[in-house]
Amino acid sequence: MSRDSVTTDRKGIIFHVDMDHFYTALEEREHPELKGKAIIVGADPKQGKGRGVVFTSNYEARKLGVRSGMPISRAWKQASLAIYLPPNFPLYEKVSQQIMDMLRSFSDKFEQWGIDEAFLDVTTKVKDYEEAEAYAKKVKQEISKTQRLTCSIGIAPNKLLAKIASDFEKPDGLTIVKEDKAEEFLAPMQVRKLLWVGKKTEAKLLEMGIKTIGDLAKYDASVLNDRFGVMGTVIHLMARGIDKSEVEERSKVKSISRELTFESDTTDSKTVLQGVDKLSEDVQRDVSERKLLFKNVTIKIRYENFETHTHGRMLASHTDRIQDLKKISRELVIDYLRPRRKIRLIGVRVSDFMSMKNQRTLVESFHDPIF
Ligand code: TTP
Ligand code: MG
Repeated sequence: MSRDSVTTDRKGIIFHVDMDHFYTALEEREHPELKGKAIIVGADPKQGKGRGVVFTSNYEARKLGVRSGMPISRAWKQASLAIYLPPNFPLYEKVSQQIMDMLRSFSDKFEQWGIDEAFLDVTTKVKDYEEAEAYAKKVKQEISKTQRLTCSIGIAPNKLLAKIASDFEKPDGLTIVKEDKAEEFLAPMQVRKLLWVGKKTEAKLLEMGIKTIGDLAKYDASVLNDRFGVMGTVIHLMARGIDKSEVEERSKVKSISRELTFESDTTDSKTVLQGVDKLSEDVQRDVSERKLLFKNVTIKIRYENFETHTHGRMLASHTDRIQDLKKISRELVIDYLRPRRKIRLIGVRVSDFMSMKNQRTLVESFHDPIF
């Protein structure tokens, strides 16, 4: 048997690597005298009157209840004696780049996910989970040696489980979730832990009595699909630990758009709305060929005097449905139709993508009544 057939016969092994309290860890490294103290990086607290938020806090500050995203004024109320530092983005970005380059060299396929986290497909680098554990320790040692920083690593058969696993035992964690333990591992967790379940979706799920991932896994998939479209099916699969998305360098595509300049400027709403429908169809075709889902829709409208407006809307969940795009684009454009203002150009743009490569075939086979 060739080496290739050995490696393709078995399931993949994915790492998710996430740096521990990244910004504050770097501040501790650069200012060793701060080590052991509660440190907060974020907006200027201005003695409790500051606006803006906490970017991150070290574990000492977290013990005082200070968390990322919290208003800095609230952090001050809870921890006025902590050390408050402004962000040093050039440093964070430089170190992030160095770490990402190093992690890339450890992987078959690599995907940076945020400033301090990444997925590594290490399927051909290791034979089994035992070797994967040793390999992850090597990654940790390398980061510690070259950067004097710690990270947490999740090891699992897919990205979703690896990401949740890396968060399980922070800081300096190493958590392995094998396929047969996935549902059990996920069941007690809040639905928010799942990728793509944001605040809005969480609130809707709560209304339906779904609190934990276990509740979601048991829920009727067809009801979820009716309520959330394709995302309903995806999150139901995820709740069961299923995720077929591949580790791949992030798509450079940030948005997809089409524009139309009318042959002659028009006030006719029917002509404009037909144009919007056509643009929506063209955009949607491009999106679905690239196997993407979008979450943001923005329209552009230019009147005959070249006055130009753009207006966008963030949706509750990702979609690629043509009926969604048409409906939202029309609603956004209608606000700009005036009986006496001639329109010269319209445009439709979608952005905030999520990739559906492989996930798409999974969802389709799931819907197919034969299966
Ligand atoms: P995270 O990895 O979410 O947080 P963290 O590294 O600080 O802590 P943890 O040990 O739990 O991983 O985010 C990475 C960096 O991104 C973080 O150091 C600061 C920044 N960030 C913000 O600026 N705002 C935010 O709301 C969050 C969550 C992070
Ligand atoms: Mg982190």
